[in-house]
Amino acid sequence: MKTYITVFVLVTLQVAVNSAPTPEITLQDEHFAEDYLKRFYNLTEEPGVAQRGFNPITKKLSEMQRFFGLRITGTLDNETVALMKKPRCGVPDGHIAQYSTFGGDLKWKKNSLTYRIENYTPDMSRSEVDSSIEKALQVWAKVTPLRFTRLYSGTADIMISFGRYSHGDYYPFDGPDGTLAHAFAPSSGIGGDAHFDDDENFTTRSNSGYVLFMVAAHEFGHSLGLSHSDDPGALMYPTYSYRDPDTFVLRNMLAKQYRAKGTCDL
Ligand SMILES: [Ca+2]
Ligand SMILES: [Ca+2]
Ligand SMILES: [Zn+2]
Ligand SMILES: [Zn+2]
Repeated sequence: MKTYITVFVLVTLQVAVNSAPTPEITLQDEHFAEDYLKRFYNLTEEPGVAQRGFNPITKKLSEMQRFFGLRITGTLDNETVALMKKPRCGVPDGHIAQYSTFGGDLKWKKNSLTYRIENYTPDMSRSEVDSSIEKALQVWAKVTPLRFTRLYSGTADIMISFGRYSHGDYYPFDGPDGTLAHAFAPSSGIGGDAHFDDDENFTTRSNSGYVLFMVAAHEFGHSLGLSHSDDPGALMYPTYSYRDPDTFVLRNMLAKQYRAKGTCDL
């Protein structure tokens, strides 16, 4: 009898451990996830589709989980929610982005490009912003035939600005964290332009706040025609992670990126 009780207690403990602390997926999480999939995975509401018993959210969730190397369940679990909450670039992921305004494999038809810094963030001094932007462009100049010349007036190929919420395109920012910046693939007009969410705290090198140089170097990849990489070590990975700008080794990262893309030809 005594043995029986011990076994029973152990089993009970086991159950208690297994059903312990994973936080519940809330309705708020579900709304957040749906919005995320609309923004970054081209989730659309197709009338009639749901009636045939096919759930487009399941498909998009699987796509997102595959991209980030998560367990592909097609359902919203805590791991997936946590990844969705990481600060990231506003450009959609994957091939689906190629036909939208963002992303794609377009390229400039010239090697000499101009850029202009239209306004500044109050987070940093003007010269810190200037040098972060300059350094981020040089990252690309080093590994491509592209050269960048700064303009102080008129329209440049790459117009750089800081804005909050609605800022003149169809892609409003979202307040602190979430989307940090976005940029448009090469073309005339808004093509090539890079916008930074001024509700973020941008910094030169601190790990509190977002290093402008790193965010800008990523965005300029889009300005030059690169899409997101699913390699967590790549500069073109969609989520932000702090890297010391002084020890940031680009060559390896870009080499990886180019190998993944199968071309060095921007
Ligand atoms: Ca432009
Ligand atoms: Ca934001
Ligand atoms: Zn991006
Ligand atoms: Zn914008």
